[in-house]
Amino acid sequence: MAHRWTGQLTRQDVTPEAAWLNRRQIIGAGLGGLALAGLGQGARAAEGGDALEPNSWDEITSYNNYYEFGTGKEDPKRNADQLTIEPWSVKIDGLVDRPGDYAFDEILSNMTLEERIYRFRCVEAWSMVVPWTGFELADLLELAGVQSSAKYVAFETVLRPDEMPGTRYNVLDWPYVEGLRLDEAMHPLTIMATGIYDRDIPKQNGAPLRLVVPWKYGFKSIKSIVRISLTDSEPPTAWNKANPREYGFYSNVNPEVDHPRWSQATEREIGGGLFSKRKPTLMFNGYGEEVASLYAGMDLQKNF
Ligand SMILES: Nc1nc2c(c(=O)[nH]1)N[C@H]1C(S)=C(S)[C@@H](COP(=O)(O)O)O[C@H]1N2
Ligand SMILES: [Mo]
Repeated sequence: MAHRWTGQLTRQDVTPEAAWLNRRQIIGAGLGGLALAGLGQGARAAEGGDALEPNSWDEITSYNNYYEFGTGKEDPKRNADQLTIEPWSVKIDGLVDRPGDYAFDEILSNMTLEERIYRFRCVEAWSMVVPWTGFELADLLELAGVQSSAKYVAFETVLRPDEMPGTRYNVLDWPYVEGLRLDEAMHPLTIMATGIYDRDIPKQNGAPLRLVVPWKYGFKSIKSIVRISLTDSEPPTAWNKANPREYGFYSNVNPEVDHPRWSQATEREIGGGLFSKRKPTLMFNGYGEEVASLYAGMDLQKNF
C-alpha cells in the first residue's frame, strides 16, 4: 500500500510536508502492510477513491475557523499566539467512574498516538485533507470509565477573554460547546488530535488537543478542549444554539441536504488553485462504509 505515499509532490517542495511525505514513503516501502495498519481506518476509507494528498502545512495553519480569535480566516493565525497552553488539563466528569482533572501529559502518557489522514469538510463548503496525529477518543473515555447510563458526550473549549479577543463579541454564546452521541464518540474514526504533520498542533488549529470527527461538518470538531462530560441527554451545541434552523446536532456531511443558504452538493478544495473545479461532496464525507450503520433507520433530512 506504499502507493499512497508515492504520489507526485505537486505542492511546494520546500514546505515541511515534503520532508514528511518523503519519510513516509521510506517507511511505507520498508514496512508494507504494517505502515498501512499504522494509518488506521481513515486512510483505508479512502481506498477505492483517490489517494489522499494532504494539504500543505501553510494551507492547514493559515486558513482557519476559530471564532474565539476572530471571524476572519486569517485571524486565528494572527491572534492565537496569545493562548496559554501550558499547563493544560481536561476535566472529565458526569457519568464516568473516574471523574477528575486529567493533566495533558498524563493523558498523553496513556494514549497511543498515530497518524490519520482525513478529509475535512467545513459546512461553508470548502475542504482540505489533513494529516492529523492523535489518539482515539474511545481510549480517553475508557480511561475515565464510561458508565452504562451515559448516552452522549459534551465538549467545551477553554474560555479566556484576556487571551481570546473574539470572545469579547457575542458572535456565539461562549464557551464554544459541542456534543456527540456516545456511539459516535466511541467510533474508531473519532480522534483527539494533538498534532499535524507530526508536529504539535498549532494554536490556531486547536492546541493542545481538539476533536476530529471526519464524517461531520468541521464545526463539530471543537478546539482546545478543557472539559468532557458524559451525559444521558443530548447536550447543547454552539452553532445549533446560534441558529437551529441552519445547524443541527448531527451535522453529518450530506450532499443531499442543503444548507438553507447554499448547496452542499459540491465543495471548493483549499489550495486547488484559482481555476479549479468544485468537486462533488461525498455522503458522510466519504466515510459511509464505516459510519452509515450508526444512522440506520434515521431520517437524515430531519436529523441534519
Ligand atoms: N472552539 C472552537 N472550535 C472550532 C471552531 C471555533 O470557532 N471555535 N470552528 C469550527 C469550524 S467551523 C471548523 S471548519 C473547524 C476548523 O478547523 P481548522 O481551523 O483546524 O481547519 O474548527 C471547528 N472548531
Ligand atoms: Mo466550519
